[in-house]
Amino acid sequence: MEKHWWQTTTVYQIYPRSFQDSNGDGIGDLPGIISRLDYLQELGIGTIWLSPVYQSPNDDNGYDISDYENIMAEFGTMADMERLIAEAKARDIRIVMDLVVNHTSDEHAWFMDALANPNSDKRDYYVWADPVDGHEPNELKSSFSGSAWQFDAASGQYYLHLFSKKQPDLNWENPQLRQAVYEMMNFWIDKGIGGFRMDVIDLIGKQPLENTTVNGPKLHDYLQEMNQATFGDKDLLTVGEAWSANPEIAKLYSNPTRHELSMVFQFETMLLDQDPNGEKWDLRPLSIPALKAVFVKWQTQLGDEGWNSLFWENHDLPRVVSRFGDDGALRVESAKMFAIVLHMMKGTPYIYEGEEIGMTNRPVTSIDEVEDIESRNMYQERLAAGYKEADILASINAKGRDNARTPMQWDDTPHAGFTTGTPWLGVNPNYKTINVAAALADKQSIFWTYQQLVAMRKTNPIMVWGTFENIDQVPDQVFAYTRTYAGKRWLVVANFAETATTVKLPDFADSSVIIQNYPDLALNLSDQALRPYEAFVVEVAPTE
Ligand code: TEU
Ligand code: CA
Repeated sequence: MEKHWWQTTTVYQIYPRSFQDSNGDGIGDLPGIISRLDYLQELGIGTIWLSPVYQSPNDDNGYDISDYENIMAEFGTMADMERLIAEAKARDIRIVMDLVVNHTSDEHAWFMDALANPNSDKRDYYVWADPVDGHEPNELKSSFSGSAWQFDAASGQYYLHLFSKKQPDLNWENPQLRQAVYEMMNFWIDKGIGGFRMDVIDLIGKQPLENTTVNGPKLHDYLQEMNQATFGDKDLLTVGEAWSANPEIAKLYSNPTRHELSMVFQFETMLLDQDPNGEKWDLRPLSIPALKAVFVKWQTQLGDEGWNSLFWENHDLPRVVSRFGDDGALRVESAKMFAIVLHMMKGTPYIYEGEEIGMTNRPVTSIDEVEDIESRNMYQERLAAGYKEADILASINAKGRDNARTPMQWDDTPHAGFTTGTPWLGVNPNYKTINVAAALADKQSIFWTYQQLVAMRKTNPIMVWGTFENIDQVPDQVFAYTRTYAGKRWLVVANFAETATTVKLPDFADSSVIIQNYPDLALNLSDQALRPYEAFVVEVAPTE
């Protein structure tokens, strides 16, 4: 397989609204991010994925863009953006932009024009349909509750919005629209960015009147056309958000011979704690064997026909220590275990802001504390459907996106050092103990485990290229696998449960410890005791 920088880099995702405020308005911004680049250089990451910073009325916090070539006023100016790219470059950090082209804001000039003059060439940049028997064209639902069709009285037609009403979907069947998108992408490429994270990219081939949203027939034709017209020959990192991807589909996107993307974000692990016949709000306990099975599948089925992305968290997902681990007494141990297991697998690892210090979910007691449109719309929809408010709030506390969006916790000063003003979203009250300053001062903190993993990836090709092999003969709560490369073999062992257990690995002679999450590890692989959430990596003799 051809080697690229984006296979060895570690990516750090920033949610600008919540990272660092620099002017006291309670909202994170670009100068705030620049002021924290030294911290990210200390962590060692080589790439920043920047969630959207473009002009937006913020109906969905920037994922509703009204001008792709302008910076959101709250976040700063284009000069600030260019300074961020330059300052990051000076620290060997590339900036990956968020590309949101499945839809625009309804305040984008294209849509405003499409609404005002139905004969405009911008009308066909969007998806319109006539009423059927005076109603929506079909039953397609929005991810943010309700129908995916909104009636436009002026023209007597419906327009499609798979997300909020203020996020009308673009019509990728229109070649003029596609060219406009490619020109915009080249505008940013010319500014020296490192690539694109592509929002809900599996939707751009949609055929809504055939009730097809994901994996439409022309999806990959469009991506190959996009590749040729923009980043194809520029060695950039491109990662597509594809909730519908399985390993075979992931190969269509990331097989180098197909000239589409570098990799996709797949979410099969993120669907394991929800009722398979329900929505993410319909909770079910995580099965560790099921989680292991998904990892083993992705680690073994892509081969040389694709490349994995590795992540536990992002701006749409709850915090991993609260979700799958223990955000109380064993927060440090479980957070370190998640980091070790993930960064030792094959693929490009992503760290979401705050994950590196073990930030937790922030439960609410009232819908008034909730900012996110997805949670607020679901609350209204389920209340109207007769659900008990307590159950709805329990779902939001478990799965709501605000859990990931509470301000970054820098220190124990007011508002955790995020702002000198009033934060747009409440800071998690545990910031007094969970914050960057405390983590940097404590050599045993979660931060230094991430720093060590990121550093090791730069000097140990086995972490990047090593073959993955699962070890079956272990208790359900234990995940154990090896990575093998150039005569070297590393064994990774992790206990995913809050209970102690024992694992017998007689085939492995004890060897040198690479990393561990308990300070005092007593190695005895033939009959290894594992404390709650215990994890370690050891170098073992290569197979005969
Ligand atoms: O997310 C796609 C998506 O389906 C999630 O929004 C959804 O919340 C899912 O239930 C995750 O739990 C992308 C962006 O990441 C998200 O922030 C945007 O809201 C969405 O697209 C629309 O742009
Ligand atoms: Ca600000």
